[in-house]
Amino acid sequence: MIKPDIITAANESASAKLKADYDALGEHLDRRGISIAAIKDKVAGYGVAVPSWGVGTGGTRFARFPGAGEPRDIFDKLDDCGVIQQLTKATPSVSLHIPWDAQPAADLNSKAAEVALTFDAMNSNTFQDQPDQAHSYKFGSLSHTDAATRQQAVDHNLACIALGEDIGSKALTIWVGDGSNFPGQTNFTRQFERYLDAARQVYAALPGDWTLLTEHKMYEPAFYSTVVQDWGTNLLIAQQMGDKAKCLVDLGHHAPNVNIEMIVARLTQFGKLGGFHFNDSKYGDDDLDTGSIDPYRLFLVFNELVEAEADPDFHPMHMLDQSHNVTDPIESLMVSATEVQRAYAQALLVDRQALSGFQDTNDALMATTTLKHAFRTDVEPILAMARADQGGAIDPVAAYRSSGYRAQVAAVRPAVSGAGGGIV
Ligand SMILES: [Mn+2]
Repeated sequence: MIKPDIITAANESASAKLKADYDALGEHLDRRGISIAAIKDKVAGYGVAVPSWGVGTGGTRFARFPGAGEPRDIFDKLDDCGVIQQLTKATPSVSLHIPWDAQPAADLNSKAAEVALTFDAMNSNTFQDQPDQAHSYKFGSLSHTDAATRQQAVDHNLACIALGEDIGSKALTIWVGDGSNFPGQTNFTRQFERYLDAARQVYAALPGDWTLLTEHKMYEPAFYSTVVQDWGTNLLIAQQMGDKAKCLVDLGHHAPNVNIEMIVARLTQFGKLGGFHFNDSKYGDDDLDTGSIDPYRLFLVFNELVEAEADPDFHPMHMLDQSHNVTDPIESLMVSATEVQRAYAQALLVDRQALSGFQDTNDALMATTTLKHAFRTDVEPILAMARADQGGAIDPVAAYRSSGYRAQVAAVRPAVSGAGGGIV
């Protein structure tokens, strides 16, 4: 963790300027009938989970270029996640990936308490073979033609739930790579039936207060067909399973230019939006930093989420899911968490009454201008003040760089070339 006096020193030099910017924005928002304090409180109460695998350097199918001081295990990863939360106050929980992060629950709990974090959704892994595994997932997992392989995949998901119960998690996220590479290789219907049968066994073992999140993805690793390829299939799964089953939307798992914010609205309307994996994409499942390519789309997604906030039972789970190939993962995750908060704050500024009026009178120009007005507002002083109020850093990246944390951990964590972050 970073010494508190380093954060205090970094904030001291920036606090006068922040106060001036915050007061100016407060006056501006006041003229729009918006209380800056109310927006700041909502931002301060917002959290997005960090994926444990995100703090390791990612890679592509061509190569992985390790960074200095990469985490060796889940305990190092939790240290790094603790720093992200310490500086941003926007990432109070971590999402584990099993078996990568499998350790005794007592050890996970004590480390999480030490770095002031909790555990978000559990993620199962049936897209890779593990060294001691009886049956291969080369031709699929939950939808495999072989019953013993399907059972192995079911049992793994049950083990994820069991560990999750012991560490305070309340959700299991399932993403499978099952699909086919050639026309004719699989029977679409029978393969999906096998998937549903296996998923039902997992759903049956779900504790009463848990959510089952299924994640769709258009392609990769299968390149001709994928079993859970789109939100329609995902919705069918959630409907087939029951009330505790909901859909997870990963922003990178759609065809280019797909209207993701409308998918969000559709799933929300029928109570089946379960959660998000935030990232950004230019071409495919690029897993680029959230808000780095298309911040307006991120804002439009949050516009739908804020619209849905009126329902007190609406609590989708929010998580980052990125691969950091050329940056320090801690810096990328801090900036990305801030970008998610920024989109949330901007969406809170939308004049919903005016928007609704323009929609009802078919004033397309003023309706879209209403959204743009909120999006164009620079909410950085709100985000920074929310961090500072909670003891976080006004400028998280600057505070992190001045702390020397990466050099400190690099001194005790030997460089590794093979292991590390993956793309999920
Ligand atoms: Mn994902």
